[in-house]
Amino acid sequence: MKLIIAIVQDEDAAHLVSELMEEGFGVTKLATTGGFLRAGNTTLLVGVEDDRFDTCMGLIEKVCKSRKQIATSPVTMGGATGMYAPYPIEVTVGGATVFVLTVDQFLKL
Ligand code: 2BA
Repeated sequence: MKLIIAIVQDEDAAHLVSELMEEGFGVTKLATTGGFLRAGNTTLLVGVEDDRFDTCMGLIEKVCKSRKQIATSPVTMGGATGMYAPYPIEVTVGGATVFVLTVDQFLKL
């Protein structure tokens, strides 16, 4: 069994949860915040049997889109001032950031 930890964009989360539930996967949805953009995203925990792993990953890949976002990054103005001036940068977020862990035990007590 594997535990899939998928960090997805909020815009994709509801659709992905629906698709996973329709396919009979158990899902836990967490409201999370990305460290770089400091914006909300969604982390899904999905425990899957090995023979259904590819189906689950396929759904994540199908639903989660990459999008461009503008972030504000600090840049030093140099010299002895030590001052920072924010400037906008474009980053591509997603589709999904996925961690896959092998599950040692799965218990419902
Ligand atoms: P954030 O940390 O808010 O990052 C959003 C997007 O900003 C990233 O998209 C990436 O395109 C960009 N980015 C992140 N750190 C950067 C940096 N130091 N310099 C320049 N650009 C940077 P994704 O890579 O698709 O990541 C989406 C979200 O997935 C992240 O949101 C974070 O919540 C999570 N994530 C990504 N990599 C992770 C990791 N290694 N460990 C834990 N969480 C991760």
